[in-house]
Amino acid sequence: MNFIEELQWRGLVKDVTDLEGLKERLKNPATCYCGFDPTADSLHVGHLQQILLLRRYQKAGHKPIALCGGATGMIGDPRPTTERKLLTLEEVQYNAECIKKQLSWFLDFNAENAAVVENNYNWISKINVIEFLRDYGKHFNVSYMINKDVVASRLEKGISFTEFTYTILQALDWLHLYETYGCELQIGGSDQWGNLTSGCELIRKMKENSKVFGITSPLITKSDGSKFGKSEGKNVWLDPERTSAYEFYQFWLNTPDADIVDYLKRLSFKTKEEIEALEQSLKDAPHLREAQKALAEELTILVHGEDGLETAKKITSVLFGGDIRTLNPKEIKIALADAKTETIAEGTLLIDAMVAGGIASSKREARDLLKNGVLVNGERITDGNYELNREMAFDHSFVTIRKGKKNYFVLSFE
Ligand code: 629
Repeated sequence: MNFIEELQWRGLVKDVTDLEGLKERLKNPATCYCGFDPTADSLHVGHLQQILLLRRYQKAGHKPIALCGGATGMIGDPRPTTERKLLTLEEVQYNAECIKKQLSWFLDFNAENAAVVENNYNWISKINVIEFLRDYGKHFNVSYMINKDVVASRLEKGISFTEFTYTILQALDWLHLYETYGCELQIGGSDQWGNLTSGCELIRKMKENSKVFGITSPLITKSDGSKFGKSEGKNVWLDPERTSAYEFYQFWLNTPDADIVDYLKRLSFKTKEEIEALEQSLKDAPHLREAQKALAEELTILVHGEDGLETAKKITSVLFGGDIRTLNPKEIKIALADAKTETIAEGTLLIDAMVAGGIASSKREARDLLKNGVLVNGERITDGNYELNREMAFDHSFVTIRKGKKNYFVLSFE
């Protein structure tokens, strides 16, 4: 299997402007790029496939460029649905700094084929309107532009000239990277096909004897038809402050059996043989969830580091009956983010707190439960008159109660 054949096996190839030509070209080191618009201050798991593709190209000896769209982020790549809300320059610049840092986690800047992170604001902001219309606009045919998928789907509802011109900016980026780094390849999700072909055309017209390639990969889909990348309606971000290592780990661990082999192929760096072994384990012993664990571990290490994985596993084991005292207060907050929470006054008796916190529906039920005891901050307590106060609380602010093996409640002081 050559590199592109491996990508095909992984399900990472949708359309290529010239498949055979690209296979031939990649026999020797090439420079490739992928762009990311700073629409938020963090990337999310929906971006991982392309980020990891850049990493794959680098591991295969090619030079990757991660492009942060400080200029294109001011304009907005048209979506099939509606016009985007414009962000301010300050917002875009702040977001750009944040995502540049994240992109750099995944690439090697010391290798011979060192990675590059660029921001297209540095060149697009220098083009003036006459130059834009005369030197570049002349190469774009409007009837060709309005036939591109996304634009075509927006024509009826309306699309601003702003978003309509977006594809020209992305084409200019490639031209710039072609001139600066000899970048001959652009990669992206299948929604980027129109933009990739715009760039190919522009370079073909402006650069004699040039040949560049565009390649897209299918967007990740879920077997149940819902949108990939969300957990309980919330985006799964790469920023540890937005999505903890634990939540991130759990997101992958919860992958349905029907999807896990597809995700492993697309997102892990395991070999074909390793993935096939995990596929076998999924068939023979699905309850062990070895395939899910393998992907969750690999991606958590990549995004959150070894420490992040360790924390994620520690929290997971606590929620499956382990001792909460092995966690620090910050980890406890993460672990119990979804637990039922109630505020109580200093000195509340355990039995009253149990009723107030919904742990028992009445004092009688509370007394019954206390015969076996409940775990207060991990310690078994059977005395209903046990007093809850800030002194014994985690961070002097909250107490955890565990009923049974896995039911956690949080009581915090007013
Ligand atoms: C300037 C900007 C360029 C090249 C690309 C771009 C960004 C591009 C875009 N990409 C998406 C994004 O920013 O909108 N116009 O969120 C996103 N991408 C990763 C994949 C994608 C795509 O970052 O290509 O398909 C998601 O999987 O939607 O010179």
